[in-house]
Amino acid sequence: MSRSKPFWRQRLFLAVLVLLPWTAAAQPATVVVDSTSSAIDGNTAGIASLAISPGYDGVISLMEAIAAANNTPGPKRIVFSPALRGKTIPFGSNDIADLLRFGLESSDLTLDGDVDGDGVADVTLDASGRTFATLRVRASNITIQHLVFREFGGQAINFACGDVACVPRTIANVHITGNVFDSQRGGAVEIGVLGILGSANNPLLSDFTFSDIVIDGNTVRGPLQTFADGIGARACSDGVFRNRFSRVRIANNHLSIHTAIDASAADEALPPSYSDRCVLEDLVIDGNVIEDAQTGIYLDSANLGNQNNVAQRITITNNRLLRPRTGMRIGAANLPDPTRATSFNVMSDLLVSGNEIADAERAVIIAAGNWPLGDVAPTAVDDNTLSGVRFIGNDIHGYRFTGLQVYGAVGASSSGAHTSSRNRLDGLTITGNRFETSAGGFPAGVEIVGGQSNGTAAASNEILRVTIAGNVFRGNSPALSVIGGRRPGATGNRVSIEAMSPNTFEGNAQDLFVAVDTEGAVGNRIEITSKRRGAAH
Ligand SMILES: [Ca+2]
Ligand SMILES: [Ca+2]
Repeated sequence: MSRSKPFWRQRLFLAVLVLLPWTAAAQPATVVVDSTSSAIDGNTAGIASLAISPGYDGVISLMEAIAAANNTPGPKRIVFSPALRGKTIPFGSNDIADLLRFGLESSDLTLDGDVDGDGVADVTLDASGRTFATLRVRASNITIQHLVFREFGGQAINFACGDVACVPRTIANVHITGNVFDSQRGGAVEIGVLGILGSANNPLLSDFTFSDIVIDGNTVRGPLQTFADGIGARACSDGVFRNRFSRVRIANNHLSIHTAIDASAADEALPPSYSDRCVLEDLVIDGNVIEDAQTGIYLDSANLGNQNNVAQRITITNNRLLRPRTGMRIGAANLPDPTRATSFNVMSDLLVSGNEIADAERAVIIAAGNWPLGDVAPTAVDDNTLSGVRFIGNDIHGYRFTGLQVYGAVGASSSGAHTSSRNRLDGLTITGNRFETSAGGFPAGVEIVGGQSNGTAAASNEILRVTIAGNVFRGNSPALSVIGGRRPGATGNRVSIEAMSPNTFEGNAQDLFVAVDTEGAVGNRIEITSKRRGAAH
């Protein structure tokens, strides 16, 4: 078939005619902040009206821009005048009545602090001395980029509700990129339904869906000795339930803060209300650099009495963790609650690959049930499942105590009825890693413990279908330790290994330590079904 050129010209002309109004409508309304003032004296009914009526001061403050953007439907941008390059804008208030002003409530907004287009933040928001400053996001298609957030308390950006209506119920497509968060008063970004309305058993904060959240290329500097989260992603906390977070990407950030990355399906509780049936899925933690944290990456399905929560399809790849106290702490469930068992939580399909962890005390801890240091109260962490764990190609070196510790579960040291029982880790592949240290004492490269009692029972926990092959162990004592049960109260635990070679052992004081029952434990089991399975051909 052939058609004449005039016909095509006509079609093109018609297409342009049709596209022009659409293109014009898609151009974002842009408001330019040109003052470090916080005054609101202009007409904030919308971005267009603010441009016409900026108020008696003749300038547009950030607070005016936010208010106008919240009243402007459709695509919009808040940018800053080049005159504000290197300038600081005081942000926040000590009056709780102002809290709702610090929110992004209308979708399709870009907030951009790069005035010269070089991809580097130029404008600082400073919350020093102000109690209420957290920037809340309650909208979709939001980009916050190239801003410096200084001395924010709590979190600088928080995806929390700010009113009882708590709408919308779905938030999608959020990008937090290229910002600097620098505060000794708190953390950086919290994706989670919590905050000022994080109250017990609150259906208003439940049944949310968050998806397609990207936190990329930010710098976070915070307190190292007092608790603060750098980047948090928690589907539920404090008694809200049934929230679902999907496709969360935390990548290429540079963090130096107490707990750098903290992710959970359900975290924290407000007894007698708990967070149940929450989901965190398709979480990617990739290419981040974490320095000097107490905990580099903290990831669990649930803690503190929360039940039936799921974390699935989790990828932790290509991160560098330098000098953390604990590099990664990963588990299906931990931290017993005073009144309710932490049970029936699931974590599945976890890949930890290509990470470097240097000079930790404990580089990585993975547990199905409770993990050590989870001492809170005398109830139970029972019946949780961790499955499909692949720990591949990580470079772990310089640790003082342990490279990789894997637990079925650990009984807490508190007295009473607390148990850590019937937790199961099913499917664990440890291949192609380096575990190398020159620490004194007895640093273990890999330690696998079915159940460990620190005072209360750890019973009938299982670690099944384990492959340990193609790893290099140097300088350990021992390099590879497999323990059925440890200490009195650890009983009926089981470790089943399908393949345990070939591995390379060089210069370890002891290569292999295997103990079915150790330090007073009784009645545990270890099965090693095939030492050669999985060997290279
Ligand atoms: Ca003004
Ligand atoms: Ca810039």
